[in-house]
Amino acid sequence: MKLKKIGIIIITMSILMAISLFFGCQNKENTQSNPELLLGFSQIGSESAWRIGNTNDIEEQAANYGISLMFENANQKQENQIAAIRRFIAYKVDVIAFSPIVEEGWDNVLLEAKNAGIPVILVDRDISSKEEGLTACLIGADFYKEGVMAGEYLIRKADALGLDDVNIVEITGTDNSTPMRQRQAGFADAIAQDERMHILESIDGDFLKSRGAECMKTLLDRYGDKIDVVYSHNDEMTLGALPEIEAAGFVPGQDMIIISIDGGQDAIDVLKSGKINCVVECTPKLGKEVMETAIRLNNGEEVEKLIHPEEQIFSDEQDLSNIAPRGY
Ligand code: GYE
Repeated sequence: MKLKKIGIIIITMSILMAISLFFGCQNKENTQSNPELLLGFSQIGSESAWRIGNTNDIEEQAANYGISLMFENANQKQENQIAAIRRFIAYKVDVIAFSPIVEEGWDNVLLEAKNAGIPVILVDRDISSKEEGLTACLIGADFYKEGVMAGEYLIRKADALGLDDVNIVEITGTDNSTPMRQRQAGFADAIAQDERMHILESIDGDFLKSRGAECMKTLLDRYGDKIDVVYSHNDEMTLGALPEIEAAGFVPGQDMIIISIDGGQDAIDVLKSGKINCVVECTPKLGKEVMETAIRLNNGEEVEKLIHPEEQIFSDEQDLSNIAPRGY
């Protein structure tokens, strides 16, 4: 009798364990565990909703893939990123990933990583170097295409409004960074053949909200009602510029065409309210690709040299009522 009872208890417990194991695995997006992979990640800082969304995604995906993450925030300083990479090398991480704040100045530290046999993934932004083979690959957006999409939108908008002369001010991202260079070049190339378009001035807003406000104030003082278009390289600077435009007595979205890049929730909400006309998407969700690439590199496999995520454009040309929550 007693033995029978114990038997039933054991069987019941086994069934319960099997069920919980089954559902435990089901809940995880990824069942792969890579406890032996240590990834060092050097982030630029926390300058924008984009950057914070990117950090969250990297952390979530590392946990999802069972990868141990050594995460360092450089607070917008290249020297902090270089020091972080040196610490990763000293710690003998398996793979290094980082988002270079600017393109130049990485050769020495990346040669050190190469000599230590640690593969390096560039995330989000590129580097510029004469040295070959310092990095394994780049996972990040096609910023040139984003600039082109912004310029092409402006041409369509000018057509729709029947504008003859279009005076543009451009608030650019961090000087010498990849998104700054390519968003500027893509936009300039897209409008180059359109004689209505004139860029009055490009001014460095460093991707920061506070700088966006300061730049807009300066531009309004210099050009006032001559300004037809504000092209801003990220949402933060746009959101900083809007109150300045209003304080100067203009209605953003009507008196001035406002074009932004990133597509964070705050900017999309303002787009819906009509004060921004167009937002080109730049997704911060690069974590999945980063983790899968880190695993491949750690296994000594070949990886794709360049991975661009798919991106879209949101503008007053579309029905904006059904945009899914942006998540950053
Ligand atoms: O657009 C901006 C950020 O490198 C794509 O950096 C990124 C840019 C993004 O801080 O908001």
